[in-house]
Amino acid sequence: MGTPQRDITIDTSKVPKDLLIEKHCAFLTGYGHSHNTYEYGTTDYLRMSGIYWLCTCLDLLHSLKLIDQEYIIDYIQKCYDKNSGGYSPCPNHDPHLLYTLSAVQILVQLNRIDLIDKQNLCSYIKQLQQDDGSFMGDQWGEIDTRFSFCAIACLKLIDSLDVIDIDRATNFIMNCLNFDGGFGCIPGAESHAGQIYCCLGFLSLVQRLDNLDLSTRNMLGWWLCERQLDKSGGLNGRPEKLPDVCYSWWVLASLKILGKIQWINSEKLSKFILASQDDETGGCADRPGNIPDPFHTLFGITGLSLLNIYDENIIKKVNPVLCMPEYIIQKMGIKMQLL
Ligand code: GRG
Repeated sequence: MGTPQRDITIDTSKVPKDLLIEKHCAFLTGYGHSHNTYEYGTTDYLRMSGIYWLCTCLDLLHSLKLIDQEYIIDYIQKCYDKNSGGYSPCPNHDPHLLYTLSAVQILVQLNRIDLIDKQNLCSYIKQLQQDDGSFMGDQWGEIDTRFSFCAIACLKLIDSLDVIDIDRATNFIMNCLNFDGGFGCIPGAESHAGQIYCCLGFLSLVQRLDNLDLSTRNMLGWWLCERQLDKSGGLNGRPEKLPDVCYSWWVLASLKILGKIQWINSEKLSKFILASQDDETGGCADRPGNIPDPFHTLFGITGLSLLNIYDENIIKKVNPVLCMPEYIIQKMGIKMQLL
């Protein structure tokens, strides 16, 4: 290992060792019910993604029936901006690609794709593509490989990839490849596991993973598996950072796309994820002993799903590219490339 590790010590006598499914379902279904709290008010700007994290996690835990689906569909409709064709995180906010993808993912999961105005959504995404192939997240101009992924994932889910310039979009992604085999958010930006997931996911969805030669695939595989920390077994998102449960998704999904998920010590990682559960409230935190939230709960569960240590009757299989239950992707016949 080329860089020093920062890690945590887990007191194994105090942390959960079993999967607390019922507690997680209660945590997720109870989340966000009090609308007058400080936490609710300050999370407006990401609410659509929050609902996606909840729905996906509950579906993977065989408990989607526990939520009020009509309420969620009505909420999504209130966040639709028919002038642009995109969706906002909550009513009266601006539409953005991040929340447009979350809205589309939820509607697909709830089997209400019929509610999407495909033509309007396609023109929203198309006008965000720039001359260099990149995508702005919204009309205010930020560029990031996350937005390239969101654009392609939305279009793939509505079977409309051909409305954008895929060659130029792919060139932009390849321009974000770094000397260490990783990808950043724009050309020249530091490699980060979250951005690597977005870029590999993009290449997988457009079936262009062959753009990565053998030595790049190996170097990237090494970079990703070096994210596992010796002592805690958890994964970080870049060198010299602390472990965080969410990288159980960003790193493992990337390795799965590369066909190298076995390069991670699954026993150590699963113990780290289980130790990050809150045995009083349910839910997972970023690391053991911290406060749980739906984001880390989803990515803890999806990490365990990719590690394949629980039976499908306990955790359903997750699709490593779209982060949705695999049975839905199969049912829709969506194809992607995995190495
Ligand atoms: C459908 C799953 C899915 C995603 C949609 C939004 C998106 C596409 C991907 C996000 C990828 C990403 C950048 C993830 C990282 C999130 C994160 C924990 C960022 C924290 O960054 P720092 O720098 O944390 O604060 P570190 O861990 O580096 O200290």
